[in-house]
Amino acid sequence: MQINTIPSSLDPSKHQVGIVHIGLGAFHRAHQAVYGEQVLALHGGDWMIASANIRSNYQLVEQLNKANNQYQVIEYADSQHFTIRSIKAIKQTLFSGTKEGGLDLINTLVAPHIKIVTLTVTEKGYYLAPSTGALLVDNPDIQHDIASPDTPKTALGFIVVALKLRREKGMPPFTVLSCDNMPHNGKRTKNAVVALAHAQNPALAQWIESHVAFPSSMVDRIVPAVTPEDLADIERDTGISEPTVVKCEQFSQWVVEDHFPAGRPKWEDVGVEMVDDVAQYEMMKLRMLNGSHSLLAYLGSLAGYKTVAQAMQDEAIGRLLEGFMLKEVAPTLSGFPESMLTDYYQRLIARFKNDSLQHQLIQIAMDGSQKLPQRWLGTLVEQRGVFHKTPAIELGIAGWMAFIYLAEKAQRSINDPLESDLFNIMKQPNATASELVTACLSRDDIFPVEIRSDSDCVSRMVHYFSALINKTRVQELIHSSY
Ligand code: CS2
Repeated sequence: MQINTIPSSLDPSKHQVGIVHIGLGAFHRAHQAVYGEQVLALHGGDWMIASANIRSNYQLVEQLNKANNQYQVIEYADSQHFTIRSIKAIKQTLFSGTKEGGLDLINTLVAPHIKIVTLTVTEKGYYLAPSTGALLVDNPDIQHDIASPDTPKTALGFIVVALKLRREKGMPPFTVLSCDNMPHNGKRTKNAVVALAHAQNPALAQWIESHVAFPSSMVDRIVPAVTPEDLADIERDTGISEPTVVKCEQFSQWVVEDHFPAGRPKWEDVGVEMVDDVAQYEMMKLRMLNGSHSLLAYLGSLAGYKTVAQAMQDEAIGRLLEGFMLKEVAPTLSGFPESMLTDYYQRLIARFKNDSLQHQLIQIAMDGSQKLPQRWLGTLVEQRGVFHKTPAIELGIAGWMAFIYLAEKAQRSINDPLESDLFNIMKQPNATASELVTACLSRDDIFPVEIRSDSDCVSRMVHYFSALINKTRVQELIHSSY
């Protein structure tokens, strides 16, 4: 075993906080905080991070507090080669699910030294209709934040109230940087924040619209949730016994639209790609990497696998991913030369095969309703326009529906904000496969109209769905297409 150790050289008492992060999960700690650590070590400055959870995972905040917010990240090249990195870039951790905690976060956001607010709240944390990006104004949490703007529940609500206070005090706003897997994530975040502000106070909305920067960013690093088994393995291999340890792959990428009127760390000196426009990178990553992940999640679990690396051992699944990435997705990514896409595909396959990660398919399967549009449906619609075939995506959609159908029958949660609506569809008595597929496709908050109006495409999905819920082997269905 080859272990490389990188200790932290930071003295947190020497640097002030400049960034507030919302969404203190494993991903943030293995991604933005690692870049933060490196840039502080190189250039110093007041760019420490205050990181908050707004509702879930109070325990992690407590554990980090106890450890002075220091923790370790284990980056696996493979099971025999890894790097242990100590991180001190997070100066403060907050839990905002209580009244005092909420006030603490607002005060932190309003402090004059805060220049940037970063977000990893997952797709559903933006309260947008996945297909259109429109704010879900009727959602009870959003309704709460409209009625009680000073004691918000959502990340959007915290941003709006902090911007309101900064405006009232005559302070410049911070820049808001989304680090979630959504297309045009800056624009979407801006739409969400402005729409919420508009429902509270149109003048504030207008001020935000013209004064606050919302650059987009593409983030990439595979960071599986740490399970109790992982903790035991990590302790055995490294001696680290802290529950705050994070594990991830060695690869990491961050492409950021360079628009930070309030200033920013010199991220470009630690490998962050600062560019004028991230749209192409974002689309390539969402459609190729995340699109493949979702195929693996639904079809891999239906084939009986538990982790990404296990599913990657299956030759049929490998063929499906090749067809999906090279035949279905690549032609829609016109901004990149073919050789670059082939190379990207090969590197993704190698990353997915990394068996030291134990990346659970069930973790990727969650929140499917929020993920499908940007991962598959955009590709599907664009490919229809040029009459290419998209069997992998059609099988994937049928797999997602079968996953919901079987979970409903087994009374197992699918962890999706639309779970009860989707379960209601699936439990209609005596419905045929065709009726169930049609009912799912008619959810226009998820599916664009082009899909449900293409009868050939719908009948192929009905065929796949019916076969999957009747336990036809996934491999057999792949065989008929690739
Ligand atoms: C995954 C992502 O859980 C998921 O939906 O597809 O978290 C994926 O691991 C990251 O986007 C990789 O950068």
